[in-house]
Amino acid sequence: MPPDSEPGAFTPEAIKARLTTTILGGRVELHQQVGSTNDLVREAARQGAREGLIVLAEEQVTGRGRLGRAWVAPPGCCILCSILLRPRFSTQQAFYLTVIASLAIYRAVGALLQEEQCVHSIGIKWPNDVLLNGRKLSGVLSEGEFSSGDWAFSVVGLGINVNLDQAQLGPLANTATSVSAVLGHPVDRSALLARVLGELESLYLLLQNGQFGSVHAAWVLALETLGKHVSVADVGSMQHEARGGARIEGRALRVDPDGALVVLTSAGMEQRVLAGDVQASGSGNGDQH
Ligand code: BT5
Repeated sequence: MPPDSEPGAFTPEAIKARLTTTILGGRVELHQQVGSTNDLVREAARQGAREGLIVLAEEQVTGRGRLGRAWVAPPGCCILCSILLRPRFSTQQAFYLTVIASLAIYRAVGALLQEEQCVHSIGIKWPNDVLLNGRKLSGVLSEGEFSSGDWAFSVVGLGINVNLDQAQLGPLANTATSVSAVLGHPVDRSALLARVLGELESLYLLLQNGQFGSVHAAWVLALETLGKHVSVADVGSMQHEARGGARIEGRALRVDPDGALVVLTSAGMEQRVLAGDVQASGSGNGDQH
């Protein structure tokens, strides 16, 4: 095997052979090129596809982030994955789907690095980015469809940078990283994905059983944002558009059960942010990720 090739096949068969799940991965599709894997899963869900459908792509031409932003990944080396879920819990708790996806990636990648005794720091930046050595390793985009105020279904999309050099990240090289860049060698994407899905299913079952408190507690432990001085672009606020982006600065105190980040400002006020982008104060270059 050449030193830089992936140690294992990335195929639906190889993934299924490694899965330990009972719900996720009943059907696994891998496409060479798609617009966005989230769109394929949404279409399949509308046609009645079963919970647990996994759609993967080697390349996305219109990969999406939150708020209309782009997710960019070179072909053939990352995990670009969307999962169909049909939650039973209240739509008010929808944000927990993003939480468990980030936690699953955090746990799976953390375990892999630990097994290889790789010195690293890994954490979740509120709300959903997994950071490895301070750089973005993955992003999560959950999109729900609702009918009469209840779930029709949810699509949870994961983008994980796996086997690519820092240089292949192009303009993102200063803010992003990959598993192989940190480990120093490529990894088996099928094995990593199976691990992520195993963690995700355990966490999802907790949510389906109403155990939001234990998922919240695990999220809090993984959040590297808490305790830090932060500047948050509050994209959920009414003032955001009007003032060209409201910014809240202060110390990140806690996350409330509804997912809001609570920031203690220098004026001594607690401000809640439900959706936004965090920047550690002082880094000051306007990067939002
Ligand atoms: C996210 O959005 O981080 C969610 C990304 C979800 C991607 C998956 S891939 C499978 C599924 N199908 C899709 O179409 N999407 C999902 P957000 O927090 O808005 O972050 C987006 C920002 O991250 C961009 O504006 C860039 O600055 C940065 N970014 C883009 N590609 C990146 C990459 N490969 N690695 C690190 N950062 C990236």
